[in-house]
Amino acid sequence: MREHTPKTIYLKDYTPPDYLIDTVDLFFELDEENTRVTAKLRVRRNPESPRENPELELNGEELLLESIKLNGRGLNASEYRLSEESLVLPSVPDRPFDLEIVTRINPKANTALEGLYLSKDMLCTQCEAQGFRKITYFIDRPDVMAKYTTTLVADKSRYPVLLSNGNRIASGELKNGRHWVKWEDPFKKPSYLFALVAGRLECVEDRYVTRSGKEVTLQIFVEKHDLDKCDHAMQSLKNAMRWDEENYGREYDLNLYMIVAISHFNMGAMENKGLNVFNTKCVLARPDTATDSDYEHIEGVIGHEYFHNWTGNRITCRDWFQLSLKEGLTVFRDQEFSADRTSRAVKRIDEVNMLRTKQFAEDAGPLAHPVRPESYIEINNFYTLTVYEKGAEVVRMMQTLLGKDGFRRGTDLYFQRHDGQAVTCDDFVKCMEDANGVDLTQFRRWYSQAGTPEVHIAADYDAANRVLNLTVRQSCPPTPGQPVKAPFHIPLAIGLLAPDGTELPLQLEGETEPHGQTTRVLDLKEPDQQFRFVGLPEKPVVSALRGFSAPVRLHMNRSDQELAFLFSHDPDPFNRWDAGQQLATQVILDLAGRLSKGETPTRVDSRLIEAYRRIIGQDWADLSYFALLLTLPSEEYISASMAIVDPDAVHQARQTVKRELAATLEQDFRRLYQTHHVDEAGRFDAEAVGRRRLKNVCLSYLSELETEDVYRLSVRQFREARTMTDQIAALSTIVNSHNPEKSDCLAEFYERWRDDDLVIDKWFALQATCHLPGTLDRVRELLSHPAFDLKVPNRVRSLIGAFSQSNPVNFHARDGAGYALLADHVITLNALNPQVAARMLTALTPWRRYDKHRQRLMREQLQRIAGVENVSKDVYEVAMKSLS
Ligand code: B3K
Ligand code: ZN
Repeated sequence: MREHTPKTIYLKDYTPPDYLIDTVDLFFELDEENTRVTAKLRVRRNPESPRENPELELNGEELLLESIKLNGRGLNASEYRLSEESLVLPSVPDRPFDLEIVTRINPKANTALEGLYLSKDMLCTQCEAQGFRKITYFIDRPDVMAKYTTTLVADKSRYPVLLSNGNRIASGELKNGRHWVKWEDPFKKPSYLFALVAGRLECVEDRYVTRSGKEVTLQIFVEKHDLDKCDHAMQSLKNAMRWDEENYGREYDLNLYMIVAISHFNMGAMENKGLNVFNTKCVLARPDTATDSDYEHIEGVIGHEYFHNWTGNRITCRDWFQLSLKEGLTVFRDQEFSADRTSRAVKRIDEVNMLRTKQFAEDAGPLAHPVRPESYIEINNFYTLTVYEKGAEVVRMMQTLLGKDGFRRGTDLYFQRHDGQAVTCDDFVKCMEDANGVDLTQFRRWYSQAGTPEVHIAADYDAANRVLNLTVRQSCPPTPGQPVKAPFHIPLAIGLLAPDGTELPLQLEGETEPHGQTTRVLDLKEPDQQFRFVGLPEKPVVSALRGFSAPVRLHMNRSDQELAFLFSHDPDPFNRWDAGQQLATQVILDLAGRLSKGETPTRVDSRLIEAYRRIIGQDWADLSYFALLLTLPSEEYISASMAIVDPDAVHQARQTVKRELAATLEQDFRRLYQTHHVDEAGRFDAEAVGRRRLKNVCLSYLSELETEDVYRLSVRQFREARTMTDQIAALSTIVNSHNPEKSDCLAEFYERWRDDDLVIDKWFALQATCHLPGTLDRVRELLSHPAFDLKVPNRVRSLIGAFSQSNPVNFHARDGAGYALLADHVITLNALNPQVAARMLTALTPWRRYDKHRQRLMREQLQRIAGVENVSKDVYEVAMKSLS
């Protein structure tokens, strides 16, 4: 148990800082176990602070204080107060003053990977959100922005490369084999954007000329053996730089842009000014080691961190409740960048898939919080899908409401008005309003109210008057602390289709002429609204929420026939795909319901098969999109619409449908497989990527047949593959079937890739997500595999994370063994890396969604975790809130 309950921080308590820090001069004497940090700070009273003669409180954790000087005079212990989390100077001068603080830290002991730590033999930092206070005593909050200079001193043979933010301004040699480098960042920044890296790194270099003709040096630092895996990241960076100039008028502002790839990293990447630190997973790619989706992911993350330079760094957050100001906006920007670079339809479908399965679940559970949260215990727990992905949807809705040009006027004003400031989500919305002369008062509720709104649409056609009457109702379920919700302002994009599939005019009653476009955006603002479309000679089919125009759950009573029609005809690519998903979901749920009742499965509804057949019979230019149309909804998505989730029934029903589709459409899948199974290794254009995606979807269907020749086909593809996409897809079908060569293939794969951590992560994940019985035992074995290491977050995610978050049927085994295994490791991780522990723990959060028996088992594990000695704030908050 915790000795005392950790403190909750509230948005409503925000006050400006009492002191500001204008300059920071850091001097690091780097050492693995004993690093000495000298910080010289120029401090002054904040004119905005209401208090008189306040104490100066500096944050600091896990620091050994060596000395402290004020205006050059050493302070004795009676002149300050030191605690576990702070250093307080009760009386400081009224006028600006200098503070010099010397501390010591032990990077090697830092397994939390926050602050200064060791990744293999490299020293590196992670400061967002509150890691800078583990480096030196500081006012560690984003509304304190300062100019930094950083000098790094280290042993030259162990740490030949010494990096920090900004420009390298001086360097030199010292005795005893040591050297130093001095960096200066000309831009003011919050402490969370500070970074340093020291180690034996090699670098790939390129250059970029900005639109205004400025030359920027681009460098990617990696370990020597990874030098041949940087081309894609470099190209992605240049693409992102160009894209931001073209789409937002934003240019890069320093002469140097550095990216460092680190193997021990808590998340994807970090946008430190001029010195991005990346998880190796988000940088390194070679056709034989990274899949097509890795390639896309890398380009997206490189873009994301680059875009932060304006949305996050030049304009930052006033406080951590405003996190979505930078994250929601930057995710939206990276989504649009990727949509422009790849297939827009496929990208949108991927985003919505993630949102509807993962974020909607977050919104529906005990950890639900608004895009701008109102309180937190540990801010690291709020880097959530709600803040990021739903936050991006909120920004996207503003673009939908204001149009592309209007949105751009809003961002132009934002950059002009707030450059160099630490601001709020509200300031961003205000720019949208001021630039467009609109009132977004009601729209702001998307920032303050949690929960996924439910939208019900009923369509009623009046043949005599040729009118379609749409009744639209919205509501939002209660979430923790918010029992009642006010109506949202929801942009509802809509189209109407004639029975032959053509688009119909969208003229509302009272309008003199039809709307100019085939999709129009309705403004939902009331709990209950009517829209009367006139001039419709036939009963139209409604295509609602086109492009997923708002993050809501849409309810419409639609027959299988109507869904099949939309699946074949909707010109809106998102809705077309979605109609197929809804149709398949209905069929699978129906079957699952019968299985739950103990009935034996009957034949699958032929309408789904016919709908698939029609899709297969058409000509497709975008093969990735075609592949998605042929992909069944995930078990997670299907489960979301059940009152009580039955993971076994859902799994069995989905497998049954998949098998039946495979059996009926076998010849089509074989033909498509053969046509598209061509060697295009090294090609990453839409066509080659689409071919691989389509062919591998077909292989996955065919492998459901469990026939000898498909076994051989998979093994051949596995052994002959020249891309990781093809190799891993084949291995996945092998692992999830009864292929007799399964263990040979797994062993071969391991032997071949044993020196490549990122590929071995895939090997772990593949086995952890196997849906066959016996997986839990295999996971147990893998936990004691010599290559498994709880101190490496990527490994933890690839085994424990994949098992608990992407293998519902095995994780939710009725005996509770999956839950116990997760809890055991969360407890161990709690002491090593609280952030990762808390993340892993969220697999137990939705316990109320299951039957009584599973509820009890999951709850017991949550209680066990909450009760451990020295439970971290991170784990405590997630466990307690999950139980509440
Ligand atoms: N801003 C970082 C996330 C930091 C997470 C700290 N726990 C990555 C990103 O969103 O770009
Ligand atoms: Zn970000």
